[in-house]
Order: sequence, then C-alpha cells, then structure tokens
Amino acid sequence: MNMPVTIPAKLSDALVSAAHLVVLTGSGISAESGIPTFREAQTGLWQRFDPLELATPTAFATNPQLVWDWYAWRRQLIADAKPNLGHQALVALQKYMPRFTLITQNVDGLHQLAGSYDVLELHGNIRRTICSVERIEVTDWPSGKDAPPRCPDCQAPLRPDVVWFGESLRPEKFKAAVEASEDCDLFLSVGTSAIVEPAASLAHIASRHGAFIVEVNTGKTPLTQFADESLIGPAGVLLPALLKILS
Ligand code: BV8
Repeated sequence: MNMPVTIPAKLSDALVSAAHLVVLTGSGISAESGIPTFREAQTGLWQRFDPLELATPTAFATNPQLVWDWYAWRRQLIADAKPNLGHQALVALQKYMPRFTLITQNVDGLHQLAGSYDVLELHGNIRRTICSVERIEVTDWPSGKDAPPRCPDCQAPLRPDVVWFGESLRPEKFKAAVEASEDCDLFLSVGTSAIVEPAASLAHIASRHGAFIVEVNTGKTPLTQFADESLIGPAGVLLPALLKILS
C-alpha cells in the first residue's frame, strides 16, 4: 500500500535523539501477515466462541479438548504466516537505536522469525507446548487420539505455553518490561487495543517517566488521548516510514 506518510517533526526529532526506544506490539502488527487480530470475529467453527472465554484456565479445566483444538487451529493459522514490513522495520530499528526493547503481547513468534532478538513475550508463545503441571516444555508426544496429549513424564495434560486471562505473567518478564518502560525516552505502542492488563499500563509508566508516547494503530484506542503522537494507519506502512527517518 503506497499511502503518502508524513511523520510530524516532533516525532522525527524524538526518534533521532532517542537513547532508548521501547516498542510494545499487539496482534495488529500481525494482521498484515494474515493472522486475524485477537478480537476480530473468529472464523469457521470457532465463530461461536469468545477468545476471552477460551483463553482461560477454567475453559481448559472444563473442556481441555476444546481449548487444545482451538490452539491447534491457531497454530495452523500461523504455520504459513510470514513476518510483514512492520516486523521487518522493527528488526532494522533494533540495529539503529542505541538501546532498543521489544515487548510483545503476541504469541505468534513472528518477531523472532523476522530477526528480532531479546523479545519480551509477555503472554508466551503458542509454538511452545508445556506440561500443565510441571510447566516444562514438551517438544514430542505420542501422536494419537489424546487431545490434549499427555505429558510423557507425569501424564498430566499438555497445554500451550501462553498466559491465560486470570493467570499471572512471568514476574521476571513483566519486571523487565516495566524497567524498560521507566528508562526509555521514546515508547511506541503498535497494533494493540491497549485494553489487556497489565501490558496496557506500560505506556502510562513510560509517560510518567517522561517518555514521548507514540501510538501506531489503524484506529483509536483508550491510549490515543494520552499519546503525544497518534499515527493512524497500518503498521506495515507506518513503521517503515519511521525507519526511513533514521536511514
Ligand atoms: C494478570 C495469550 C494478575 C492467550 C493473552 C487489571 C490489572 C491486572 C489484571 C486485570 C486488570 N483488569 C483486568 C484484568 C484481567 C485481565 C485483562 O486484562 N482482561 C481484559 C480483557 C480487561 N488480565 C489478565 O488476566 C492478565 N493476568 O493480570 O495477572 C491477575 C491474576 C489473577 C487474577 C487477576 C489478575 C493476563 C493477560 C494475558 C491474557 N493472554 N494472550 C492467547 O493468546 O490465547 S492476551 C491476548 O489479548 C493476546 O495476547 C493479545 O495480544 C491480546 C489482545 O490484545 P491486542 O494484542 O491489543 O489485540 P486486539 O485484537 O485487542 O487489538 C488489535 C489492535 O490492532 C486494534 O486496536 C486494531 O485497531 C489494531 N490493528 C489492526 N490491524 C492493524 C492494527 N494496527 C496497526 N496496523 C494494522 N495493520
């Protein structure tokens, strides 16, 4: 999409002079890779389910097969997905910036596939499977009728390595995200509806510590009114435009 992009001068200045850039991404950055955003209507047989209901320990305890099959479907959705120009622009920004922290709420692993490193995955990654009791990663299990499969070690059901609603984030990950948000002088919130907590608090923490807050989103969110700059448009167009200022 060749839409003309004008980056406001105060954002260009903030980008050029930034010592530490923090980027928080949500499912919107993966939309241009063909992955439906978390709240978009689910397709096919999943249409009648609300993700907020399925991505919970209660749902898994009540109907483990339904939740396991939902994640198997989502893993299929991302299996062929490729990182897009937005992911790739963040890989280049990581090289340009004196200090760069990428925090993602996404569980699709596309940032790492694009070449980003030291990614803080606040909500885990659906490409990893863990034992629901021992919480250790399990990479291989006997194929067969069991859905979810059983842990080869203790026979407990396997589950995706993600943080469900009502589960706590890994303390060390969120602590690192908070510390980076407190330290940064420029904070980009990209492709997130800024609703899910505690991730949504990071932009406000950065703002309270004097950072310049920029939102990149195709629409408005509860963060928009607090942002110093709000760029409306697709991340796959706007992030490369920001990168162009530095190259
Ligand atoms: C917790 C993994 C302590 C699973 C996910 C206050 C404090 C603490 C907790 C809470 C609180 N208030 C409420 C809570 C509870 C809850 C919560 O936040 N609920 C919400 C619904 C209000 N939070 C929790 O439970 C968290 N745990 O706090 O622990 C605790 C413990 C016990 C009891 C209480 C508290 C855990 C949250 C993690 C949940 N797990 N994912 C899975 O994926 O299956 S979150 C899930 O939602 C996804 O990871 C996804 O990232 C996220 C959805 O948010 P977005 O990424 O923003 O996606 P969304 O679709 O909403 O928006 C997309 C945006 O992109 C839109 O704005 C759109 O306009 C834009 N867009 C679209 N296309 C583009 C684009 N932008 C740019 N370019 C484009 N092309």
